[in-house]
Amino acid sequence: MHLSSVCLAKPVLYSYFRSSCSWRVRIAFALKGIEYNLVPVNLIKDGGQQRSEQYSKLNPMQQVPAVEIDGITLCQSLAVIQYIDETRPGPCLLPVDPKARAKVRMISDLIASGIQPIQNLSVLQKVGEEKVPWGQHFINRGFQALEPILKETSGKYCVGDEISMADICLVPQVYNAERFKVDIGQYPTIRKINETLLELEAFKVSHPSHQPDTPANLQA
Ligand SMILES: N[C@@H](CCC(=O)N[C@@H](CS)C(=O)NCC(=O)O)C(=O)O
Repeated sequence: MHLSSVCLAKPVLYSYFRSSCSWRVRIAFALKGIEYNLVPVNLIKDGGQQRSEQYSKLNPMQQVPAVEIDGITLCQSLAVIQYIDETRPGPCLLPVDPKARAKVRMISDLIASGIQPIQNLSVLQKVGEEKVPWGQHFINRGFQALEPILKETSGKYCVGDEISMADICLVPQVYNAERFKVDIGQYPTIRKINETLLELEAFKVSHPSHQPDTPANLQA
């Protein structure tokens, strides 16, 4: 295949409707106006399709998302988002100003490294019966750190008034928090930014309740 046809091909996103990391990439595609083909990977069915031999070749961590784009395969949602940002026109997902850019990365890492992995499916499966209090504990711990940071950095969105990768990380994490029955009212800044972002089309079309693999009873 010639390079030009590789670049023109639609990206393929391996995604699970309820996966917060898949949702991050769906938001980034939507914000940039990029069309893609979605291949559902059911994290529960068949003992977890992410663990199949075939899928493990795409993402050896046996997690979603994985993305085929421009002739390469990428996993790790933040790497995917930054690749999209660096290669596609549309709103900049990382600000140009180094200080604002560092703040975006700080918030993104706080969520993507400091909260989400501790309440990920494979961790919860090891935790067993205590999974709900476990998840609540670590999400609350993370949000207690995030709330004062966002008070300082936010305008309309996480960092000032421009949408960024930090916002892309925030909304799916709040969705997870709600699934764990965390009281978001304790975090007024997080709640307000989340509500503002959920009004935007890119966050609506990528929402877990609107995906091709969303079960009928969870569709909005
Ligand atoms: N750091 C990775 C984390 C990916 C991740 O944790 N994915 C979850 C869903 S949000 C998953 O596939 N879990 C499957 C499992 O734990 O078996 C990323 O940002 O892409």
